[in-house]
Amino acid sequence: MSENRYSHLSSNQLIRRTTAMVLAGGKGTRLRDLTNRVAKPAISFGGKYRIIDFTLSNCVNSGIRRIGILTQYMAQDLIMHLQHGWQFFHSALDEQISIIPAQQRTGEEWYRGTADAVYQNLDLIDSNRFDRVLILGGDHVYKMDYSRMVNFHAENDAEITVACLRTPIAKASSFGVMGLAKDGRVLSFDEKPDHPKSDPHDPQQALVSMGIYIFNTDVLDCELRKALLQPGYGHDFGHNIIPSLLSERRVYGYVFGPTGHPGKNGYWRDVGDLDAYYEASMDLLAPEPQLNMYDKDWPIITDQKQRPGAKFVFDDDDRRGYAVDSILSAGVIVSGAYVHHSLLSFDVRIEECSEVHDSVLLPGSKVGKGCLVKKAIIGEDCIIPDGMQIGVDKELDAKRFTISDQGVVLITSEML
Ligand code: ADQ
Ligand code: ADP
Repeated sequence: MSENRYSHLSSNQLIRRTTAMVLAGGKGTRLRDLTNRVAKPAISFGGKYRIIDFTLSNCVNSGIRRIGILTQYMAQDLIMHLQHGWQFFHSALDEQISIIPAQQRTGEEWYRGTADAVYQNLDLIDSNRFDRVLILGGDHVYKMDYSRMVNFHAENDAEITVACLRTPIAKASSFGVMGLAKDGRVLSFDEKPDHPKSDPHDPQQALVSMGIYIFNTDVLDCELRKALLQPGYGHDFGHNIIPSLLSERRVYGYVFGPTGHPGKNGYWRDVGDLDAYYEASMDLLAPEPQLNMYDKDWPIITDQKQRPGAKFVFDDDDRRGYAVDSILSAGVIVSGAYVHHSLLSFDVRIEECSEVHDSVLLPGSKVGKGCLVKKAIIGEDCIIPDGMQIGVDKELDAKRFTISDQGVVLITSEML
């Protein structure tokens, strides 16, 4: 490690002088009908969590104690979740989680993009207390120790650090694609390019931005004011701010990977469309999932519902009343039905003589009697009527429900 102005600070001091801002206001249109009523970060995930719980748990587990959550689109459900599940910080310890809705603090405009959301709240960042700001998306599923990224940022005396990881080149055009020099400096950044550049070490892979940035507070303040006060300037970190600063500022790329395995990816998923959401849900059902939710050293925190344990009622005639290779949350009842390789959120009911395979059932949904459900996402509080078959006749499903590119059937209560 080279000597610099941060060398005398411990890892703990570095993280304590870091504040986080979580971007939680985007529309998330690629999740189709799932985001009709709730913002993407508030969508239920993994049976008992909401997507934003992963980012917030990472903050808490990494030692960050001052977090601002920037909300805008369809925020009510998200705000309720944050109020119920995330108000355990202690003001006596100077800890704080604040919900910061768009509120026209700098003029007539609502948040016009990610950079604008931060810009409109620059005056809330206490620059005497916080040397740097960690900017996070609210819609990713992963475990990441941000203190390691903060250490990397300080060791390199970076002004801006962007977290990145390798991804198959075929998927790279949905992300910011980066090129790094040997010393970690970011040489290029193309937001969602049609023809992504491959990683020099592997032509099948590209290095993509995770949408996670650390800025020194003074640099953030100066650059956002400069950029956003310019008429006609864009309002996004990925499209506008990051690419424009590569030659002017010390911008580094931090590659996210498991400890002791440089070059190997950590688990991180942008669950931005139905297929990615479905795949990440199915990933949890693996016998040894890459994302370990049972890790007591890195708990994923949420608003716990007070519900009884999952219950199975066995039907002697039908020999059914069980679930295999599945996750079932509190309050679930499987009554004389068979559940296979599926994820049942809290309060889900499956009635007699029904079968559920390879599906994700969101909170409060119910499958009536004698149904067959395959490869489906059943929305919150959605009630599947007795005898309905889903995921069997593709043409019929396409007429009444939403079908993803990979053939996952999405059903919400409005469609029935
Ligand atoms: P995207 O995820 O496509 O790409 P964007 O849609 O701007 O970027 O959303 C980023 C985050 O900001 C999301 O959590 C979203 O909810 C939030 N957000 C969007 N608009 C907002 C607004 N007006 N107010 C508040 N919050 C808002 C970004 C980067 C890519 C990178 C991917 C990784 O631009 O370079 O590869 O993230 O997923
Ligand atoms: P595991 O893979 O068993 O979760 P690790 O020791 O690899 O354990 O990582 C510990 C925690 O830090 C995990 O939650 C992991 O997701 C996260 N993590 C792994 N690699 C990095 C990294 N390069 N930077 C930050 N956090 C990381």
